[in-house]
This record gives sequence, C-alpha cells and structure tokens, in this order.
Amino acid sequence: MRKFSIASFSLQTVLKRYMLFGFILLALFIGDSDGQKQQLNVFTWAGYVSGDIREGFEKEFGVSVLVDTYASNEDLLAKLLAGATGYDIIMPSDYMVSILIKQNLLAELHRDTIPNFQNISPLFLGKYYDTENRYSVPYTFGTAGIAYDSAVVSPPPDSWAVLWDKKYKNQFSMLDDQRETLGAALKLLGYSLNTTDAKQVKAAKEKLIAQKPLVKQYKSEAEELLIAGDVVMAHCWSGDAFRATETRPTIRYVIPKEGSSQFIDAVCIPKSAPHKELAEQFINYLLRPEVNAKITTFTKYGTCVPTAKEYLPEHLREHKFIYPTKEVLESLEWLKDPGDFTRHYNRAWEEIKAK
Ligand code: SPD
Repeated sequence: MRKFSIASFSLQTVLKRYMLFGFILLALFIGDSDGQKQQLNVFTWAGYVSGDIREGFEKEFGVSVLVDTYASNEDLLAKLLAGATGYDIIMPSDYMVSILIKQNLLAELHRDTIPNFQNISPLFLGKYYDTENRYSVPYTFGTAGIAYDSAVVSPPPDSWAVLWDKKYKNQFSMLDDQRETLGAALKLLGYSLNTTDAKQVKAAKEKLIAQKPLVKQYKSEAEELLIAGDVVMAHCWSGDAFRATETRPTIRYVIPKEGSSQFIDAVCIPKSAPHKELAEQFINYLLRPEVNAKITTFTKYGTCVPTAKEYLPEHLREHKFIYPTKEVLESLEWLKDPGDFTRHYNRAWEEIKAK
C-alpha cells in the first residue's frame, strides 16, 4: 500500500513536471521571455488602424496590439531620434521614409516573412524614397486639400487663398504639419513644395504668420473638428475629409488650383523594434486583400492592393476623393527630403508656432 502510494505520488510529480515544462515552452513560443503575451506596438497617424484590424490580428496570432498616434512626420522623427525604442511598426510618409533610411533608423524587411508583398500593385513600388522597397511597403495613398461644408462656405473654394479670407476668421483649421502647411503657402505663392530657396520659405512663413489670427486651430486630425462642427473649413488630407462626410454629408473636398501634395504612407519597422518578426507578420496580414480592404473602408484612403477592391463596397472603388482627375493629378507634387535645407523649414515653422 505504502509502496503503491509512493509510486503514484512519483508518477503524479513527473506528470506535473512535464505539464509545467510544456506550459513554459508554450509561453516561450507565444510570449516574450517573461512569459507575457507578446505586444505589438504600432505608432501611426490617428484613424489609421481600425479596431477590427487590430482585433483580427490579436485573435489569429495570440498577441496584443497597442496603437499610439502622432500628428506629423516630424513628430515621429523627433520621437525616434530622442531614442524611443518600443515601437514595432511605424507609418511614415514617403519623404520621411527616405529621411529615416538616411538616419539608419529602419530595419530591412525580410520578404520571405511577407509573401503577400506580391499583392501590391507595381504602381506603388520602387518609388524615389525607397527604390527597392527594402525598408517599406505602401499602406495607403492620398492628397492634401481643403475640406469645406458646402452648406456654409460659398462660393465653393478653388484656391488656397480662401484660407486667408477674413470672412472665415476662426472658422477653419490648418494641418499641424510643417511641410504640408508651409507647402500650402508655398503653392499659393506659386512655388514648389520642395523649394530650397530661403527667400521663398521666408515668404511662405510670412504669409502663414499673417494668416495666424484667422486660424481657429492647427490640427492634423481635422476630421474631428469638421464632424463636431467646430470649423466649416479645414486644410485636410483626402481620407479624413472623406470620413467627415459620413457624419456631415454636406462636406466637400477640393484640391486648390495652385496644386498641392500627394503622398504614400508606408509601413516600416524601426531598427530598434523589439518584435521584428511579429511586425513582419503584421505587415503580411495587412497585405491580405480582405484585410487591406478593411483599411480603405475605415481610413477612406486608397488601397495599394488591387485585389482588395473585390472586397470594397462599390462607392469606395473609384471615389473622386481617392482618385483625382488626370488634370488634378498633374498639379500635385510629392514632398521630398530637402537635406540640410530642412533647417529652414524647421525654423520657419517654429517661428510661426511661436507667434
Ligand atoms: N488620419 C490619417 C492621416 C494620414 C496622413 N498622411 C500624411 C501625409 C503627410 N504628407
């Protein structure tokens, strides 16, 4: 009897040990070394990663996804240069991808972990900012322009000049984004968004300082102001203007006749990312047609995955907010890295904000 109970006690102990060992292996497999569920930290623009995309990935991969947001590419850069190390996924725009590559802040992507890379249209690959897409995959594309409430703003604007019209004092917002907002003033003055002429940047700065008493707020999440009815007009990105129309159908979007910016926002992995492989799996997940369609459905920006269109509602497939006419397209410029000249843009922006 005594012998038997010793034997069964040892058997139980051995079984328990095996089970414990199994749990540890499982924890190591799905979690970090401290046994916690892995957490994918995403640093992106507001309104860019929906709850269903996040939850879909969490469920399938048994991890958690945390989303933090920034208002401009320069905010993202400042954070990374200040040594932020926790981010696994970031979504810089085109010109900022080239700056981050130059600063050695991005990790190279392993294409074998991202087989859905093949779903991307060649139209969005091999761009000037990362010619072989070694560090970036395109997430969405769009433009900057003016969103306005057609029930209030009359006549319909067609020029950046409307944002200097005293009639709209305190009723409009400007993007809290130095390249875009200086860009709007540069375009109004007939200059390039990428000028490296200090006199032109100074003229744009003075124009924005003169405008400042009219501006209700500098805000990159302009759709929030439009939806709340806090402004009747906003310097805004196309998808955000589009999103605002869901609540306020009288909102329209125009790309001013002087021209504006177009962009591709990309998905990248910082060199310092703690969960690089998981981040690549996330990128691969985003490139599934059905998931990619959810990005457009939520953000109202264009998809770079043609097969995603099959999963899009009809009205989102070729909408004019997403696809400007050929004539408008020709008036658009890509923002580019002005190299050392950036300090002129930085200083001009600081002076405008300090006024
Ligand atoms: N709410 C999403 C905003 C995305 C903006 N993209 C920024 C482009 C900057 N040139």
